[in-house]
Amino acid sequence: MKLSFRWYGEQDPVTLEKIRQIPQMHTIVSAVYDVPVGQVWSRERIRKLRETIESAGLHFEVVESVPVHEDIKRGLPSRDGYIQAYCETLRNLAAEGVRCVCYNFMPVFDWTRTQLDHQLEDGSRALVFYKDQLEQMDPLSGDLRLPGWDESYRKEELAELVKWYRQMPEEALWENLEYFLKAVIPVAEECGIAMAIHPDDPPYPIFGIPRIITCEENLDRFLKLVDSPANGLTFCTGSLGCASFNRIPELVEKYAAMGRIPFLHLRNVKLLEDGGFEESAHCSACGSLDMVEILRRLHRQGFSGYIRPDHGRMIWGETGRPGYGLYDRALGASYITGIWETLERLEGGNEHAASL
Ligand code: DNO
Repeated sequence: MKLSFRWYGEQDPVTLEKIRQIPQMHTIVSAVYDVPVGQVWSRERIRKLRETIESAGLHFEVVESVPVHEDIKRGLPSRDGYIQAYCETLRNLAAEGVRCVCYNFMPVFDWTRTQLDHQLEDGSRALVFYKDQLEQMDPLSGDLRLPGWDESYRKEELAELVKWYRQMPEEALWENLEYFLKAVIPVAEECGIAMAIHPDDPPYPIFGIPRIITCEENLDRFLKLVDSPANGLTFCTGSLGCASFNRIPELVEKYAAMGRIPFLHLRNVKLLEDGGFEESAHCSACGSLDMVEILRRLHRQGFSGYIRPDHGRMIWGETGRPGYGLYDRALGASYITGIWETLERLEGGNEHAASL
């Protein structure tokens, strides 16, 4: 596996120099953030990003995300132009050495939490999803904002979009996803990029809007839409794992064995009885997921893709982008490295597995 870390570009308070000091850190996961959704990322812009990352002694091989324009998800006639632009961006990324592109197909809202700074018992602050708080959130107000969501909509536009998607049957979203994949995956294959869809987070419909990348049956269906190694998953343990119907160790092993996990987000969540959840520190004892078992199964399958520690809590007084501070994610990275090194020793280096 190749250990990676998300970096939000020059605006990120977590600098590349700090990331470089995390033991065994290899790859930066980043994106071009100042091009509006749907427009082509130029070769020059990508090259500049690559050079900045490389001059800090790191590699730039994974993009998270190239966002999919809403017109593609909605299946509007304008989608063809946006798909063409998407393919152009992929070609430019490949030409600059990018090997994996993460994206999602969630209508309007990306990952959703009800509070970003919930204080846990130990004084750290975490992202949480509480059902009672969810009921108080009004997506039609146009005022909801979370980091990671597209901020470019005006209030009225956002409310309109929500209303529109509430009428959309799930099957229509599937058709639009298939249309997108049939155009994009051949280009990804041709230029050597693995596309990696991120699961819906949380993995069930919220606000009355359809969500489809949610569970084993749907992941199977997704992978069959275009049956190619270039059509893969960003297997996010925390997103899929916040629904108790997803058995994470089994799923991770199944899709790794199929060679369909180019990229993995590793984090833990503590499931609550009413279906809500709290994000926890990475280690197994802190949440509901068995991290050693997840990594053991990946190792057994000779996993050689990219892994990044996902959301961390805010600890030691750090402030910054919720979920994306330095300290807790760095602890997560070291935890992953420790487990992987142990697996290599005890279970023997798997001949397929690239070492760290
Ligand atoms: C949240 C992230 C997501 C992810 C997108 C991929 O922290 O994992 O925002 O980047 O869903 O497109």
